[in-house]
Amino acid sequence: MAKEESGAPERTVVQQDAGQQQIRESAARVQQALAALGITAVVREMPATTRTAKEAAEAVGCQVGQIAKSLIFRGARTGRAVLIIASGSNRVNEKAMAAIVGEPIERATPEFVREATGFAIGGVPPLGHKAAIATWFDEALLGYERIWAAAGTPFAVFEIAPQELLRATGATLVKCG
Ligand code: 5CA
Repeated sequence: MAKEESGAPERTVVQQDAGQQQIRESAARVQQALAALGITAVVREMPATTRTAKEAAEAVGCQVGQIAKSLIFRGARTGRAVLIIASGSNRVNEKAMAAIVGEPIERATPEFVREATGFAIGGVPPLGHKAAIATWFDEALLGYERIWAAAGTPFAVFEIAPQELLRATGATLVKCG
């Protein structure tokens, strides 16, 4: 069997999933996290960008509300990361969330997001992070049969039932919109 010797840089390494689809290392990490949780969802790399909820909805062909945005905030008092998985059609009210989270929260910087999750903005997944993150889940997502979430890169998504994602993340339900 031929053996590939050439050393592609780490960032461009691709791996193969069960569906024979070539996906990048960041997306593969999400695929592995899903599998480890016993979830059969398959990470898909799209031909078009899925960096924003609107773009993801266009790429997938679903309503913006069916996109699960994984938004990272920073606790103003503790400095801890806070993840809010919100419907693409809702805007998170940071002031209202303060009472629920237990401290004021502020939008995280891109550096903080990468540090806390191991992923860059535009591809932050709802699970598979470097370390556990306190997580809230927008109840509006439960109004759909299927939702799509980012899977590690601005081109990768996975489809899942909202109840299954809620259970997998161990998140607390919250009303965002
Ligand atoms: N891939 C899609 C969903 S499939 C996605 O990641 N959408 S998102 O909405 O969750 O990610 C984009 C979000 O990143 C924005 O809504 C915004 O909250 C955040 N963001 C974008 N730019 C910045 C920035 N410069 N600093 C902090 N947060 C940012």
